[in-house]
Amino acid sequence: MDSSPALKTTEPVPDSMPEAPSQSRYHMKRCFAKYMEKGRRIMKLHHLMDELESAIDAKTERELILGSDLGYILCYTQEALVVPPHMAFAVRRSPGNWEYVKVSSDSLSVEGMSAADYLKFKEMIYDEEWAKDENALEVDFGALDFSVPHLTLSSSIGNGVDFISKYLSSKLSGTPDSAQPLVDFLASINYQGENLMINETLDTAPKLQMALIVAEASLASVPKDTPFQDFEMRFKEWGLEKGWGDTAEKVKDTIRWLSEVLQAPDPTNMEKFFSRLPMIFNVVIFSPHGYFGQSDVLGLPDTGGQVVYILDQVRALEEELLLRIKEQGINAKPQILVVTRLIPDARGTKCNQELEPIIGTKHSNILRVPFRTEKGVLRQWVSRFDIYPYLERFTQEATIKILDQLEGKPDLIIGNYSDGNLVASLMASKLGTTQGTIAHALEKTKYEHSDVKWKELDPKYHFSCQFIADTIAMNATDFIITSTFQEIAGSHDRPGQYESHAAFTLPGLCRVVSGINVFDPKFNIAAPGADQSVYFPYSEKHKRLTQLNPAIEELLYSHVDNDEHIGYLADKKKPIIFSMARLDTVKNITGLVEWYGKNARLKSLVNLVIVGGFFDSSKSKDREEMAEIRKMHDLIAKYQLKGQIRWIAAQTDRYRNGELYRWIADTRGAFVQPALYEAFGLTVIEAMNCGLPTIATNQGGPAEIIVDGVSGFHIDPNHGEESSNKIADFFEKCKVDNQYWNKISAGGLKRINECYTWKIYANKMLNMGCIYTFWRQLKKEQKQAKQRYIQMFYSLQLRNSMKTVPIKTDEPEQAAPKP
Ligand code: UDP
Ligand code: LCN
Repeated sequence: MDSSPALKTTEPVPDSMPEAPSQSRYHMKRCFAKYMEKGRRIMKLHHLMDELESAIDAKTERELILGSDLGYILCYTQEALVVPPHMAFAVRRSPGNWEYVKVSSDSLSVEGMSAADYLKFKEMIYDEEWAKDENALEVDFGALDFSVPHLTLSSSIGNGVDFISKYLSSKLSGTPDSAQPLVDFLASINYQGENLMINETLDTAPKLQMALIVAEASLASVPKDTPFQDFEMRFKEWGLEKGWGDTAEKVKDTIRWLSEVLQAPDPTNMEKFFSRLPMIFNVVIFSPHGYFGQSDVLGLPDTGGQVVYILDQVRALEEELLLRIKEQGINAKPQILVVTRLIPDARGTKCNQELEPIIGTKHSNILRVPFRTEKGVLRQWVSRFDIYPYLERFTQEATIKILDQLEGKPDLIIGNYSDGNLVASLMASKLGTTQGTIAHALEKTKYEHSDVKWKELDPKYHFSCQFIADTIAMNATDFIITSTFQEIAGSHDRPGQYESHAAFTLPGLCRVVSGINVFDPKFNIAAPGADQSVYFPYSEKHKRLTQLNPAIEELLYSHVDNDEHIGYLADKKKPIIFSMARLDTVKNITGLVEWYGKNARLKSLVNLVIVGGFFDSSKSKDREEMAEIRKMHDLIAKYQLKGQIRWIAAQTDRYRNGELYRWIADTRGAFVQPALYEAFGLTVIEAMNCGLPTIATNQGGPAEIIVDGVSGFHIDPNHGEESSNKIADFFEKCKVDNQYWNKISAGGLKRINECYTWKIYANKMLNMGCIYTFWRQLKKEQKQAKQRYIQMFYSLQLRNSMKTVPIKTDEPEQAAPKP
């Protein structure tokens, strides 16, 4: 049954329904009666379709219904609410576009509803009293966005910088006065109090234009390599300061781009000009939770890709900053500070050290600030879900240390994950600094109905804090960086992580009728890369770390069980399928082991190697990890996998991991990422960078990273048999066609080099920093109004929720389990 026919109309759903009741009325009524049967509840599309099928036997009749206008509603429904005698439907025709309708099961009449009414309807299922409370707290961030322009095309979501450049072009054109905000903005640019670009004499667009004409003419016959210092004095007399470029050639480019913008603004010159502006020198990056360190931390609870991402990001950003500052002709030292939590009980890591230089950088450091309670410094690790009560004090103390370390304010503050984004919002609002946020993974979509069920989940997850903190940060920030489109607005049939915050409700706490709009131009996609000095292709033989060969040979093929590995591979000639992840349920490593165990064809073709967790569940502090460890042991026993599986404990040495991916490639194997949901998936791009064919989940980021059948393959984690057969098909095809493996390997590498490198990322991020600093200046009044609203929401709501999270008391330190 095709469940997604094209809509007949582009009108809003309720307006297009007048004739609906007349079509297939009898069958439709039967179908609605079936939906009503079990009383109040939430239904998903597949439930609607299953029950439609059981209510109406004949296929032709079902098709008739689905072809009717009411049928269209069913087909585009993300969620339906049954509150007899009505049903409410949340209809999503395309990414980001939602409509809500209410249908009477008796008369089949269709009525449009607001998001607020839809949420009230939903609350009726969980908390009727709250739903009926006329004065229940409603939060409406959209009400403050009236003067912000929004994108309209789903396909443009995530291209905020492009949109803003275009918008600015139209706003700055017209009369000379239209460009005045740009002139004022340029006049405010300085480094440590010293004017850059222009000084106060060029205070209008015509004066600036004239100075540019004179300056450009003066450079006409100057050799292109002439240093700026040679004509600096003349420039100063015309009102032009340092920052235009280090050589005559660079200066001429910058002048030309601005002259074009002042003459007739266009987005291309606007973007080029902004990318040249000397505005960012000091950057603060918050990542409070987890163990944030440079070695021996991966595999510890809550400590995964985010740490890898940030360290690589810092190296790429510093490199790009140094290059830009040099090309701007300025003598400045950029500083990047990663600010995290200092953990006295550091389990052998450096997380108890206050300041640690970041390896591979010249001026970047990790600054660690402890969590403090009334009893003093908290010594132990705290789960990311329980972290909220410490954050406000942490922000205050971190701010003092940061200002001290940087000897001034940062130019850009970046948050990571819910805790870091909240801290970044608090500090950016206090200092008036431009802010960016990165979620890595928003928790809300990972747990079904986690908003309405918050009371049930709160003791374990404290979503009453997390979802509010996320919504506050999304609204407070100037720009949001995501790794993929799907993170913002999902796909054709699945809403995005941010999109799920558009309207949601926490019955008893607040009803967020407008949380975030995915058409907001603050969203930008900038995908991370993998460090290419660590993850390089298996075929680059001269670069291979051959000194690691004995260690890797032992790791993969020895026949002993010890603390680092268990199981063995009896047939060394078989290719290996490899997976590496933290042993979280969502990573579904046990799912992969089970698929492998059940699929005789796959077992006959390949061996299985898993890296993750450790073997003694009693040593884990993480509930999910303990369960996964036990499950791994059970599956290995159940499917008698000894001889075909090697389970290696979590690995912390990325150089050795890089070589491990390449060793797997040498066996003509593949990397398999079977997650039930993966926000982005750094292991996927690490494997692809090594030229290892990659077969990864179609749920989340990997669906976008890999083009199925070209640069790897997608598998559906919800259909294990189909997935394991797809993996087996790949290896069978490789046996028949000895070029097939090479083709997929090369396809993966091509995709990486075109779209997933840190160089591309760093460039995009610094451009965002510049353009959104101007944007926030332009929208100052509106920004301030929103800030006041956010502050009120924070003080009255989030602070109360934070008080419900128990404060930890230090336990005596235990022997650290081996990561
Ligand atoms: N990783 C590791 N050792 C392990 C498991 C993972 O070094 O035992 C690294 C892996 O190479 C990758 C990161 O941790 O760089 C995991 O990032 P990913 O985005 O795949 O998942 P996350 O853990 O962030 O959910
Ligand atoms: C968190 C995740 O869950 C992963 O999917 C990402 O790759 C990682 O952060 C880095 O952004």
